[in-house]
Amino acid sequence: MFNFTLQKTSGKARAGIMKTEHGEILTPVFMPVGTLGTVKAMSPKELEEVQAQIILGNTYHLYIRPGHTLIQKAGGLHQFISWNHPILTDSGGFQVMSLAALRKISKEGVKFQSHIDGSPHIFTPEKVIEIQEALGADIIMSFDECPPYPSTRKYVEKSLATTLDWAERGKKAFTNYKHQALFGIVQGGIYEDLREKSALELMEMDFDGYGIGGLAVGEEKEDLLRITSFLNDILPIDKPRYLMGVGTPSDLLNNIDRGIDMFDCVMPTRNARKGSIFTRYGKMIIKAARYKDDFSPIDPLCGCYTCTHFSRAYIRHLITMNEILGMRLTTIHSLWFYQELMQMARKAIWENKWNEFLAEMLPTLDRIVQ
Ligand code: PRF
Ligand code: ZN
Repeated sequence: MFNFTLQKTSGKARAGIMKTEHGEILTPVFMPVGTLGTVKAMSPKELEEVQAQIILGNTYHLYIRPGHTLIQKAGGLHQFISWNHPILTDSGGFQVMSLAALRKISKEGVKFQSHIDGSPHIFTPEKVIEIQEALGADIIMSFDECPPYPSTRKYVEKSLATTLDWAERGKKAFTNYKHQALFGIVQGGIYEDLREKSALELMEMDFDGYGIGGLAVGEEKEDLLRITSFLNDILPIDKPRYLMGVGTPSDLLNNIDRGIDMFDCVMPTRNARKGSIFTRYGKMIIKAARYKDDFSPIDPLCGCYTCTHFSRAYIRHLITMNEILGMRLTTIHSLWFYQELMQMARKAIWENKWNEFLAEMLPTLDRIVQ
């Protein structure tokens, strides 16, 4: 069922189309994060309105609560959350390490205690595939270990051996390939030779796509870009590449420029709820005093529901008062902006104007709007 077609390139940037059982996805794509089966503050209808093509769920969280068997009983994750478009679930490899208590990694898997009630659990690569098959997302991820940063080369080497073994075991355990796609996850820290080994061994196993994990975990931005540049020349051109947990608008463009097709990040949603809003002019801190009587929209050129109906002054008031509507309106704008940025990127690639587009967009994105 799943397939990816690379349609156009411009420089190293790629535009393609991914086909899943719940519809097509144009790449490059940004996936809003819906950890617990909800993109915080957004209804599925609003997600459609901001033109989200695919959302992300987290195996670890959904397994802990409400449980994958309950979601399966409900008819699967799409049905349970009433989102009839593509979903990707992350494997929990990252979340179990950052959230769970008393986790213990062995070759077999990860033993941990729930961050909610302390109950003991074990994630093995096979178990994580079983959970993701029960959830029923269109794209599922291999179980991996994301080494903390910094880690010694020796640690990363050992961790990578485990991750590669887990990828192979997960691939063997995967039975629902008629309905779901399975991606491998490249690890190897900031070491090019380990990244190469990781990519080549995963490619040997022939996954439907390749996640790039273990980046944006505290390393320098140059290291991240060096690794994505490096992998661009190794990963197969006819499979999607997904840079996990990245990033700001400029991070997205800089990595599209290095051949990345897919992204996810909590930044547009989490930051929006705190009043930090992404725009084409840079980041707008809506609580700033100067917006107190500013009756213009967040972005006069933006077509989102927020910008076509509400002023900065009103949104500032709502966010300052901790009102739910404030968080909903800022989230709507920031997700719209991320989706529009990806749409502009795809258009620039289709028209073979990627370098001009990049040069035009990059100078403002990292500013703070004054
Ligand atoms: N592995 C998995 N999910 C992830 C990561 C990873 O390394 C990251 C790292 N940026 C984000 N999400 N499975
Ligand atoms: Zn807007």
